[in-house]
Amino acid sequence: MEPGLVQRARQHPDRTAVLAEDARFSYRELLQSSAGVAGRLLQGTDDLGEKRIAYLLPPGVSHVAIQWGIWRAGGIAVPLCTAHPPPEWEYVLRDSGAHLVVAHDSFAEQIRPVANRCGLTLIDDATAESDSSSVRLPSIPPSRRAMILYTSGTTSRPKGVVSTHGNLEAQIETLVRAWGWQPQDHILHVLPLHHVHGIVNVLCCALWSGATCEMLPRFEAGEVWGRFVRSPLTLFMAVPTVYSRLIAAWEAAPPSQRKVWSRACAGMRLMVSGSAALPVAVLEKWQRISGHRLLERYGMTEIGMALSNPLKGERRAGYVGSPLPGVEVRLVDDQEEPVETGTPGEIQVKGPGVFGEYWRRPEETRAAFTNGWFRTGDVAVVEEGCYRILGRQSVDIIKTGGYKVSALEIEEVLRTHPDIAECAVVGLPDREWGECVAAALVSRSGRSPAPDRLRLWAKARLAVYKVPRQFLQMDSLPRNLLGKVNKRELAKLFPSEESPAG
Ligand code: MLC
Ligand code: AMP
Repeated sequence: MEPGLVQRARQHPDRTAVLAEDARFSYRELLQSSAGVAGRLLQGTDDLGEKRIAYLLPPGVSHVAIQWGIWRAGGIAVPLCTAHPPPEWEYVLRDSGAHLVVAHDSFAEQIRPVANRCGLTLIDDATAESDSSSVRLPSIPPSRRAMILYTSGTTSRPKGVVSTHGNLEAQIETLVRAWGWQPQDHILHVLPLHHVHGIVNVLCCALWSGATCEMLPRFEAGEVWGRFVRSPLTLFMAVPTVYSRLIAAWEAAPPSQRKVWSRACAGMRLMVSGSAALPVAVLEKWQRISGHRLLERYGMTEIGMALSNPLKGERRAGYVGSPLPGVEVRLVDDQEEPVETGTPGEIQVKGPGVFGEYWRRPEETRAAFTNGWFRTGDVAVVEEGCYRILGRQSVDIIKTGGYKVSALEIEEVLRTHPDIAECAVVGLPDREWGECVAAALVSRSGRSPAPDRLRLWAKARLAVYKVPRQFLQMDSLPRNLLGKVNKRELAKLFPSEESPAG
């Protein structure tokens, strides 16, 4: 048995699967190249048996061939983020218990010392020519673990979310059905490839459907507008910050340019927003510019997508729609009892797309479920049959630019700075980023580090989106009688510094 994506790729070998800076691959070429990768990874054994294979490659045909090669050899794919500093890579390699690392040439020098410290072999050209015709590949049942994605939560360090092939296929199938994916579709991919939005919603749905996925090395607003004009795109999916950036670029362009850009959107059949709340102002402005009413949907790494506005029918601004096919959703109160319609409650989700476990964290896994329902920690209300997201239960989870970050993780790192005695991290509302990371600091014996130097120091240790944008020096942190920092009150003490966007 082959992974579903591979089985489906055989149905349309000549169609273009991936189009990127490094090359264009038909489905036939993707099948050949990924079989070659699988052969190299197997190295004489007949099944990787769920060994974790970490990979660090820019978006492109090699990236996809390696992802598929890992799956076809029976391994678990562990994508690393190309923009992360070495300590973030090291955490993932150690936590996942990686067996080896595959890295693109352009990252080999940066990651080699990390791989050495972890005692791991580094392969830097796994897609190099190899004869794939004689490779015997193992049978991969749907219950086989396929991927570990790292996600921040209410614990300080990110947890590995394990999805099986069956989970991923369920996540893909529901979206393909709900959003009417067709082989004729052509999507532009601008999102990172270490999260479910970029991996499942964009890349895997395209490849499942026999469609074309055109990949950009990174998001850049002018380049994206250029592709809207030049490429025969039918679909686009992104986080709200990306739409805000596209709006800002459009507004800064001369009228003749704006006209060309707006006209180019007419060829598309669907534009989707998700991963963070879409401000109504952004939805409305985008509709005026592009003629498209964004389809907003709601999801999470642990479950794939759960709620979506309809492909056909009313897309209500400020709402995330209703449950996708095959996904069960309920809202519950503090006693885990379903709430009445119109009453806010925690979103809980059940279905074949829901993950099975946090990697090597049985306690956290147990705590994440109640009677088979996954607790999302998000709060919503149903109004006239549509879900509206109200916020999160935990103040320690921040969503910035579509990335989920943990305040506790950032605090832990900041506390290792020699001049910081105490700190508390909060998310502040921000028009461009949704929320923006901010830190209140109590310095050690009056030595307060300069914000610029502190950011530089933090960037060497944390992903750039976790690095605080604002700092507030304090003599002491505001604490309640139990000694806990009151973060909702603390957030109000920061001066308002909203970025002008959207
Ligand atoms: C970057 N910067 C930030 C930031 N990210 N500032 C505040 N908040 C953030 N989150 C700063 C950098 O420090 C830098 O400033 C400047 O912005 C440019 O950085 P960059 O890295 O070049 O930014 P850019 O590439 O433009 O990134 C913007 C983005 C990116 C929106 C394209 O954030 C992105 O790709 N987000 C998508 C994340 C995603 O896919 N999430 C889905 C998770 S899955 P300086 O001053 O330091 O130079 C999920 C489930 C679901 O959520 O439902 O989908
Ligand atoms: P992640 O853990 O990175 O997968 O992020 C999942 C979280 O993103 C969810 O728990 C929500 O808090 C948030 N999210 C995703 N889509 C939306 C949306 N459309 N509106 C509001 N929040 C969203």
